[in-house]
Amino acid sequence: MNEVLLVTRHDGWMELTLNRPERLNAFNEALHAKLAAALEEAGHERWRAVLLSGAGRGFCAGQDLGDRAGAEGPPDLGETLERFYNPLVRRLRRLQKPVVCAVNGVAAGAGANIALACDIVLAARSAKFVQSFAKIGLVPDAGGSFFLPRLVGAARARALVLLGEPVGAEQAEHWGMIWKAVDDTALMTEARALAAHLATQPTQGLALSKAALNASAGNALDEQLNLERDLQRAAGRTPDYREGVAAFVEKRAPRFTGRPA
Ligand code: LHQ
Repeated sequence: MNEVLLVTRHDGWMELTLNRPERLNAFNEALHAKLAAALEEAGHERWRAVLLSGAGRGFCAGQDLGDRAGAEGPPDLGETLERFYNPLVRRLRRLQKPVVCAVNGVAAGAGANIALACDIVLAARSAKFVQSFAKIGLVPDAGGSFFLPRLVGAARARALVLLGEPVGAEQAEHWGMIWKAVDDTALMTEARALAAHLATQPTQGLALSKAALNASAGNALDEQLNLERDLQRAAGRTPDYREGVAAFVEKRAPRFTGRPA
């Protein structure tokens, strides 16, 4: 049987490829389990960045809608979220290193929202994002009702959620839903270069920056100022801060290790 998740270990960073191309990389339990295990491994100090992408012509079509064929009675979709999607979104957000997402093709339903949960999202110009839940009587999940309005604003989020209309990569960039639309043929080269670059950067500082941005959505200014104080205190104690300042003063390129204080 084909591996449902391809894991490629590069120099300091991991590349994770959803690999059910015949189902546009829709999630089943096996894929959830493999991705959870890979993200667990990605938490290890030796990995300093992660790249998530999909095999074939799609990024991810969300939940595999054929997965429960033949099951009796109405499903408990809340339990599916509790067991699989919510832990996945939390893992991506809490991972103490940057997660780059290369959206190589259509990202639908939970697949779209998992992309939005990543830190830096690149998308092939031909890719599109669809909040397809409305088409099958569901509500946006995998954090979509949290991320989408914060990224694109309330008016666009409401229309996208209620209509389920696709948004192309360029529009998504224009709206601030993603970082960048990239030519299809350049996507993976650019995404890999970005992940490789991030893996040479001050990992602890990036992790603390990610924590600050994660908290910002729910904090008032005073709370956020206090948090910045605490995180900066921690960042100022890391070897990479010392190295960054030394390299600046000595007018040379820094050699960051990513090690904790
Ligand atoms: C699929 C799927 C798919 C299985 C394409 N499943 N096979 C969370 C918790 C619990 C439960 C419920 O949900 C959730 C969150 C969710 O994610 S709900 C939303 C689930 N996703 C969708 O509703 C999207 C369904 N897919 C589509 O609307 C289209 O396939 C899109 C717009 C993504 C792509 O359209 P096309 O480019 O025209 O491709 P296609 O429809 O021809 O799909 C290609 C193949 O992939 C096809 O199989 P076949 O054997 O006919 O070639 C599809 O059946 C299969 N596929 N999505 N989610």
